[in-house]
Amino acid sequence: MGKYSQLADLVLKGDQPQVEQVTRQLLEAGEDPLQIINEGLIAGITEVGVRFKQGELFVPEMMRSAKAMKAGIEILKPAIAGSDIPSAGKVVMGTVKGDLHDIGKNLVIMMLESSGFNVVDLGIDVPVDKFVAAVKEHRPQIVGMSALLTTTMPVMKQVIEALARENLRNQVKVLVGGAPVSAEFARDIGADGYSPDAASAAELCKQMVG
Ligand code: B1M
Repeated sequence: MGKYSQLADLVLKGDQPQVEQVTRQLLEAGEDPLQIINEGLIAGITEVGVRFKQGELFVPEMMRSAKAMKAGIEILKPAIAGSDIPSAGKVVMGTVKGDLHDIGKNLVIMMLESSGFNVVDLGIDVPVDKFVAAVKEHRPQIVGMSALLTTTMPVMKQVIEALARENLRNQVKVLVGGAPVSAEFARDIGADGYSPDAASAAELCKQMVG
């Protein structure tokens, strides 16, 4: 079995101790941390999603896999986080109301921080008002929203509308992402940008403030 597919398989099994061990081994062997994330950890959790949809896995297994994956990411974080980069700007970020998925959001935050952004993490299940209050308080250049459920995607539009009502919309760029989100959806709800993955989200944020 390939080095990355072994890690993916361990995420699928939800074997946290082994995920940690193999992640450490790959890192120590000089593998690229982003590649470990994309080809190992994300490949594993994606397969979890496929099997969940097919009814072969259930929520407890999905949770165990998510926990194992997060443990792997924690190990890689120091290898990715940039140091001493002058601040590129401020981003307020959260997973929208009704949605508890945060692995993708946390990866985006990690990439932003390693690109020099100062990120205010509002966490998961973030109500519309909380995004608005955070923009007033922190005055970020960018607001980022993540959604993993088709049922929570509409909250992104509600946040954009609320920002407009409060006359804050022209002061911030809005970036959206998450597995069910598309560039077309982003355009339809009036967002300024969409990114399919964490690395391109950081790139887009740099363009947005640059
Ligand atoms: Co959930 N879940 N889940 N789940 N879960 C999905 C999303 C699902 C697609 C699985 C499936 O059916 N195949 C499905 C949604 C179906 C739909 O809406 N159409 C689903 C479901 C149904 C549910 C529950 C309803 C299950 C239940 O209870 N019956 C429930 C809902 C809970 C809730 O939120 N209210 C639920 C719960 C959970 C767990 C808690 C068990 C766990 C989450 C743990 C956690 O996050 N702490 C979980 C997981 C792990 C998944 C899957 C398997 C994996 C998600 C993930 O972390 N992917 C997922 C299947 C899938 O997506 N393939 C699934 C890895 C992550 C790196 O990718 O989040 O897409 P992603 O982020 C990417 C990009 O999208 C992008 O960059 C990231 C890195 O490259 N990105 C952004 C993300 N946010 C961005 C923001 C940006 C820019 C880019 O700018 C701001």
